[in-house]
Amino acid sequence: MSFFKKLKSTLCDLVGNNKVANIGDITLEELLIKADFGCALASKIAKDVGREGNMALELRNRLSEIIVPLIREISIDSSKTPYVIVLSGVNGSGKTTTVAKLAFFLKRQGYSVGVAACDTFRAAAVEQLSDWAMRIECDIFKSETSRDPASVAFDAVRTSKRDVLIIDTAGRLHNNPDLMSELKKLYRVIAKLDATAPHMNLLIIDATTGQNAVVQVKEFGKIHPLSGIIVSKVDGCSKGGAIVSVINELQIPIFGVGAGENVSDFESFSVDKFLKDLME
Ligand SMILES: Nc1nc2c(ncn2[C@@H]2O[C@H](COP(=O)(O)OP(=O)(O)O)[C@@H](O)[C@H]2O)c(=O)[nH]1
Ligand SMILES: [Mg+2]
Repeated sequence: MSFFKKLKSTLCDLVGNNKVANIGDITLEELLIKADFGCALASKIAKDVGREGNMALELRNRLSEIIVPLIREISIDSSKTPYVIVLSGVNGSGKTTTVAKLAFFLKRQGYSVGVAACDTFRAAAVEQLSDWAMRIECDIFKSETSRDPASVAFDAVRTSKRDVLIIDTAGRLHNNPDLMSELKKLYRVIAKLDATAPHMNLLIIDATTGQNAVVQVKEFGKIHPLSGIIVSKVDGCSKGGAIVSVINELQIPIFGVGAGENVSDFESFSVDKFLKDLME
C-alpha cells in the first residue's frame, strides 16, 4: 500500500467513521499523536480541523496544505547527458541503498543509468554499490587506485554515456569541516564539465532521525543547494505521521520515500498521486 494511502487509512477512515467525533472515545489530537505527528503539530491540526462539520474532509485539506506545496516528482531532463544526481547525507542514512533504488526506478522508466562509487573511504562501500549495480544491471564507475571522490565523480561524469548518472558519496557528519570541504570539491569538479550539474542534489534523511534532520538540511544545503530530500526507512515508522511532521518542520521539497532494504522499496511522490491516495 502506498505511503499516503496508509496514512489515510490510519487517520481519515477513522475520522470518517465518526469514531473521533465521539469525543468520549478519543479526540482527533490524541489520534494524531498516536500516529506520530508529535504534540505541537497534532494540536495545531486538531485545532484547525475543529470538532464539527465534515472532519474527515477538513483533516485531508489540512494535510494537503502541509504536504502538497513540498511534493516533487522525479523528472529527468533529457537534454542533459548524463543527467547527474548526487546523494549526500550522514553515515548510515541510506544513501547507497537509495542510489540502487533510484537506479532501479529510473531503469524501469526506460532510462539508461550509471552509478558512481564516490564513497572511497571504505572498500566495503564500493563493493556494496558494485553488488547492487550487478543486480540491477547498470554501469558502475569506480576507481581501483584513486581515493579522491572528486576525481572518481569527474571521470564518471566525463565518460558516462548514459541518460542518468547517480553519484553515491561517503557519509559524513556535517560538523566535520574537512569532509564537508571534500564534498564541496566534488560539486566543484563536476561543474567544470557541466556548469548546471548536479541537476538534482538530494539529501537522504533517515525517518527515525528526529530533530537533527533540520540541522542536516541546513548544513548540507550550505555545501551545495539542495533540490530536496528523500526520507529513507519509513518502514520503521509504522504510522506515517512522523514523515508529515518532518516535511512540515523542514519545509523542503520531498521526492519520495524508501520503505525497505530492497531495490523496489522506493516510492516516488507526485501531487496527483498524493491527492488520489488521500482524497479518494
Ligand atoms: N528498513 C530499511 N532499511 C534501510 C532502508 N534504506 C537503507 N536501509 C538499511 O540501512 C543501512 C544503511 O544503509 P546504507 O544505504 O548503506 O547507508 P549509507 O551509509 O547512507 O550509504 C543498511 O543496512 C540498509 O539496508 C529503508 O528504506 N528501510
Ligand atoms: Mg553508503
